[in-house]
Amino acid sequence: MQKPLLIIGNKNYSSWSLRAWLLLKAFNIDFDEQLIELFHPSATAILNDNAPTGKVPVLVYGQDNDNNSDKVTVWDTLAITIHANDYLTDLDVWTGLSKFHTNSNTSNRINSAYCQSIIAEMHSGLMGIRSEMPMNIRATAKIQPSAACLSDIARIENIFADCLKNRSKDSYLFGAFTAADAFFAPVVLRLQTYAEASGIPLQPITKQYCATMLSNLHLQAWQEAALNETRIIKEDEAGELLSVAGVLAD
Ligand SMILES: N[C@@H](CCC(=O)N[C@@H](CS)C(=O)NCC(=O)O)C(=O)O
Repeated sequence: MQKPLLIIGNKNYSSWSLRAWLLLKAFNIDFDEQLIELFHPSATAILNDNAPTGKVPVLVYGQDNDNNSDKVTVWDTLAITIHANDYLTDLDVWTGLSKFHTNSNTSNRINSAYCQSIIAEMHSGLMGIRSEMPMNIRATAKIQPSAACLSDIARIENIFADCLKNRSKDSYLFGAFTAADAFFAPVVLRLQTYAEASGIPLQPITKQYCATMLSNLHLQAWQEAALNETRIIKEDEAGELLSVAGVLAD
């Protein structure tokens, strides 16, 4: 099989790209990546050729010839996650365990259902945190969170606490790394950017989970790349900037 290509946006800002990228990395799926500049004319050709919605991430592999196309195109992070689970790894992305063990065990089935449900919740909702706290890895910024945003944070803290109860201190949400950790990784980075700066108190278990995620080597590699980016995308900047890491373009 040809190596898949994951087309992603600017690492400082593109939270959906991070989810798909981290999932593929965490499950040892070999892929190439191509970074496009979000909202920039330089991205038009590659998006026209590969992204039916004009958005990233998109995963593509195979050939697209005039007579015979076996090109696979998967757009939308949730679809990429399902496709990766179905075709690109021997592990079950919802539990992090071998697919063979997952079906045969009731507690794995419960975890799988929980993992899929919180991923769906993140994908289709939690708009308060998504709109008021856009991912901006380089920045520390102060916002005035609305009631909706605070309610989303409370809901997310409940999810973390429920998943992590009775687990070891440095555990991922379901023990082994799963798709849920990939889907909530941008939340961890958003809390890093805005929570302390905005006086938003977090539960100890939330801080503990954030520390676990921030010590993940793949997530660290993504953050390092983000800190080396210089482009500012005004649409994705929020709040009063308290500090910025790296050197930015004008
Ligand atoms: N539901 C999509 C959302 C994708 C999305 O909104 N991607 C953003 C970057 S994080 C994008 O491509 N924005 C460019 C645009 O809207 O033109 C998914 O899950 O992948």
